[in-house]
Amino acid sequence: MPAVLSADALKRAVAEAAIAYVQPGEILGVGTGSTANAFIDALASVKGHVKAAVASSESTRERLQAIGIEVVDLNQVDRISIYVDGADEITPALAMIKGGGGALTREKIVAALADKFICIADSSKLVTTLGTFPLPIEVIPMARSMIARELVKMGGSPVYRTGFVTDNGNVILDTYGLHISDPVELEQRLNNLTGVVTNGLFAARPADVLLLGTVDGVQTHH
Ligand code: ABF
Repeated sequence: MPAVLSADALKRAVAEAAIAYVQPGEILGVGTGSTANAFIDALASVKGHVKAAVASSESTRERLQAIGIEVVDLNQVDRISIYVDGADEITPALAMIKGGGGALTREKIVAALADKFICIADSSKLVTTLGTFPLPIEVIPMARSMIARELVKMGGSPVYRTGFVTDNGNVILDTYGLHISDPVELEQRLNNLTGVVTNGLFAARPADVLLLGTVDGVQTHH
């Protein structure tokens, strides 16, 4: 009978598996969330090989600096070897919903500059179709109600994430009920709404590798 592993143990397992993708002397991107935090913990053992890192949030910046890794501004680099981050949901085609932690804009920017996106996740994150997890959409504050009305027309039920301001000074609409049969198309359609800064669909640029923590070990999906 397979051992019962806690979600934390699965996160640690995928975080440690991601260390194999760290290339010595390269700049890497590091995401946000509890799984990304497990990766930062694992990075401590190889920090001498890491040239520098780009962080997708202020909290990740602080954690990286606390273990002695230099954090550089994205404007100082023209390429990142790998970007390691978690997800809220991911499909077998490696399209994701991200942004539950509110860092989606910076995550998408750092991911765009990375040669390879390594998603680390426990098995609860793997889904056939995206959308059970509400889709986070970061919007310019003055456009919040206007965009919420547009989302309702699209069949969604947006919920204003009260008491939360993103690292970029914007607000988030967590949108339930969207039917995400074509994530690439929906990602583009949402990007076209004036006032939307970023939506949490990472489908046009999906992950390149998924390291999935299961009770039977870490599975690698390409
Ligand atoms: C980041 O952290 C986000 O895009 C996502 O919302 C969240 C996942 O957090 P956790 O690893 O704690 O489940 O990856």
